[in-house]
Amino acid sequence: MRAYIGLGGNLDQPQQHLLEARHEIASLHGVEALAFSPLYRSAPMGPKDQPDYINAVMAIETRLPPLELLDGLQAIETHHGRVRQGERWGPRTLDLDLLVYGDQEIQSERLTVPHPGIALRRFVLLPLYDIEPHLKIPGLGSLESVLAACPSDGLALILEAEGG
Ligand code: A4P
Ligand code: MG
Repeated sequence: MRAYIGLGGNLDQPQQHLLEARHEIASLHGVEALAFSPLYRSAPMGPKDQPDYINAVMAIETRLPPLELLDGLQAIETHHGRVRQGERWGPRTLDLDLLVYGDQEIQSERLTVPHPGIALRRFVLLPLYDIEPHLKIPGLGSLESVLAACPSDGLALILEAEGG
């Protein structure tokens, strides 16, 4: 199954955490890395009294079912010192979101796919567009149309570096 993972972080040299996470995701059993977007920097969505975020998106091919993939992603978050408490949308070293999983729409206690915030987040849509401009987002339509409808709301996105 083709899947897309959103990576984000804003604490403790987030760029480093993202690049390490990229390799850790690629080394999960049943996961093959296909592409990694450039890194983007953006102002925080949610509470403003926190550092800017670094975001990127990764494309993988996987034979893991969605919940097992989520387990793997959450283990990597924990390994990066992510403390799962505190305010919603608060600062974090590493956040890994399962954005899209094939053509599936999933609504379960632990998992909503496509990720519910995707349509309103340029810091997700732009790196996704960089690596898969013709993507169809299940239930939402073409990535291109979702991106065109996404409010810019002053989010300054700066191309930070090539992810390679
Ligand atoms: N969960 C459900 N669906 C998913 C999914 N598709 N992918 C569940 C990953 N997890 C999913 O997540 C809470 C629970 O969501 C998980 O246990 C999982 O079972 P969490 O990561 O512990 O909580 P959270 O991330 O603090 O909350 P939330 O609402 O998911 O926050 P977001 O949406 O991740 O936003 N600003 C900028 N510029 N860039 C950012 O990346 N990120 C956030 C966090 C806030 N502001 C930001 C950014
Ligand atoms: Mg999250």
